[in-house]
Amino acid sequence: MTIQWFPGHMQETEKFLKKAVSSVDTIMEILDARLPYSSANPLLDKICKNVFRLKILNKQDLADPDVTLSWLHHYRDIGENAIAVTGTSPVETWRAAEYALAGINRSKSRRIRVMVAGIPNTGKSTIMNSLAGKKIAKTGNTPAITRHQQRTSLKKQIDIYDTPGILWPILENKNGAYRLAVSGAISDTAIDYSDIAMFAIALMIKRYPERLKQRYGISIQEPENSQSADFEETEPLKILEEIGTTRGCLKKGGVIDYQKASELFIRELRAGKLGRISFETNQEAMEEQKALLEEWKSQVQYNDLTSTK
Ligand SMILES: Nc1nc2c(ncn2[C@@H]2O[C@H](COP(=O)(O)OP(=O)(O)O)[C@@H](O)[C@H]2O)c(=O)[nH]1
Ligand SMILES: [Mg+2]
Repeated sequence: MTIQWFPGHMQETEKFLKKAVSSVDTIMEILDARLPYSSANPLLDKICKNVFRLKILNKQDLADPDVTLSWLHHYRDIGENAIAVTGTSPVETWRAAEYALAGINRSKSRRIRVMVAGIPNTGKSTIMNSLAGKKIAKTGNTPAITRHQQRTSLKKQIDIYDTPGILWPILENKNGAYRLAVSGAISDTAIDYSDIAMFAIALMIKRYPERLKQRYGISIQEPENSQSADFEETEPLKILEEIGTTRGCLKKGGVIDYQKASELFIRELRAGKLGRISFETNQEAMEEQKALLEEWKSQVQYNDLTSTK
């Protein structure tokens, strides 16, 4: 896959964030409800130890409600505070804000400081606007549109701050990087659409095959062994070709225009045209996290071994 990884001055961000976090009372961590694990940045786990933090699974209107519920149960089980919202709904975002405020001591006479933190495109600006009841922050499907930290005064003696600088997503987990790309959290100039479309189609075949049938009128071959590597390789490509054909994404001579078909499919998926879809379950995420930790551990051991030679 050709996603470019921007190192993003992690240490710089950590310094920045530490300072910002130390001056706020509570943190609203914005995640994408379709990929709560992959849209999280572990720096917040590290930095927010002494401050109340609420995980907000935003864009729940686009996510599979059953999967979102299972994520909320998961967070409850591991003792994390979490709520799901649609960022454009003031009723829902205020419910989340009240939850975040309930976690702190409000006897203070000074104004309460709330920080909205999260990787680009999770909906921080949308949520701030929704809480403020007016447009104070630019929103958009272009990641990283907010460049300077913004402070806004809300009712009830509350000031709300967005993330200073940019909290980059973590791309070490390959599946996570793909999901981020499908969701639009990675700048479209850095991604290869046909790669991303193939990943997304494979996900649809596995979890929501009937949606593909409904939207594009295509049939999915169920071979004797649909888990086979061969099937996983060839079936998404076949479906992409069918989408291209039915939607007229063709080049001269009737040849499929893969780029165009991929863009169309991703655009429709992002817009919710294929229904409410979650890109990862908590079981999957936990397995991937475990695998990643093992990999890091073995890298550290390898480095230790080689450096003592
Ligand atoms: N469907 C849906 N779209 C949302 C929601 N929240 C944000 N968005 C869209 O997601 C994109 C990124 O939102 P933005 O607030 O700019 O994200 P930021 O980069 O975290 O500030 C924009 O196109 C928003 O309109 C939501 O709850 N539901
Ligand atoms: Mg923003």
